[in-house]
Amino acid sequence: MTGIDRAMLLEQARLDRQAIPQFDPGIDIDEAYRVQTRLVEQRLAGGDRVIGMKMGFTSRAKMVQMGVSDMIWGRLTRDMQVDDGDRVDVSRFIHPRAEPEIAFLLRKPLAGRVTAIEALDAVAAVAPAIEIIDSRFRSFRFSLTDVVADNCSSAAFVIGPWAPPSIDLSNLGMIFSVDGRPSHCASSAALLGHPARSLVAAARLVESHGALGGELAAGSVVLAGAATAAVALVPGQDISLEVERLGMVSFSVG
Ligand code: OOG
Ligand code: MG
Repeated sequence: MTGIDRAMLLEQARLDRQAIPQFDPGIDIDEAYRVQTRLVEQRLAGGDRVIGMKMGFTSRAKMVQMGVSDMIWGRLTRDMQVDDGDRVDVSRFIHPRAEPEIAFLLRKPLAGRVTAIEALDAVAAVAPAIEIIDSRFRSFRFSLTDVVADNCSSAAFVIGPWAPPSIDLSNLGMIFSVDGRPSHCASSAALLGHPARSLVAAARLVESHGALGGELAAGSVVLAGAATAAVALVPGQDISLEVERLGMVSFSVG
C-alpha cells in the first residue's frame, strides 16, 4: 500500500466515522510522517489551515495507557478548534476520548535546538487545554507508525483563557473532571518534568522533519501532551480541566 493510499484510507475513515484495521507493518517513522503530511494536505485542500502542533506521549500516564513509548507530534488545524464552553457533538467522531493538556501560544518563531529558557522566551501566553483524540484505528489499537500517520489520533481541541507566560509552569496541579467530579489529577511536571520540555522537543522535531516550513511560526499553538490517561466521551457529560494558576477550560458532550 502506498503512502497516498494510507492517507486516503485514514481521511475516509474520519469522514465515514468508521474505524479501520491497523496497517501492515513495513513503513518506517519518516514514511509515517509523510503519510501524515498527505493526510492533512487533503484537509488543507478543502480550505482548512494548520495553526500549530500537538505533542503526544510526553507523560508516563499516556505511554502506559497506549503501550507506546516514543514521543510523537501531529498538526492542529483551525477546523479542529472548539470554543471554550461549547457543546461538542460527538456523533462527528468514532470513539472520542478527552485528555488534559497545557497550550502554548508563540510570539516569535522557534526551531531547532533550543534551551527551555529560549523556548519559554518565545511564548506569548499559556493556557489550560483539552484535546479530543479519536483514533481512526479500531479499538484505539495502533503501532507507532500507525498513530503518526493518523495525525496522532487528534480530532479537536479546546483552549481556555490565555495567561501570562511569566507563570511558573513547573509544578501546577491539574484536575480533570467529568460532571464536576475529579476523574484524573496530575501535576504539570508529568509532562517530561516541565511542560517547556515538550516545547523544546516540538521545536527540534519540526526542524528535523522539515515540517510546518521547518519552524513553529509566531502565532502558532503548541499542545504539550496529556498529563493523564484519556477519558472516553459519552453524550451528556461535562468535561473540564482546572490548572492551578491558569484557570479552567471546559466543554459539554452532545
Ligand atoms: C495518541 C495521541 C497521544 C497525547 O497527548 O499523549 C496524545 C493516542 O493516545 O491515541 O495526544
Ligand atoms: Mg494529546
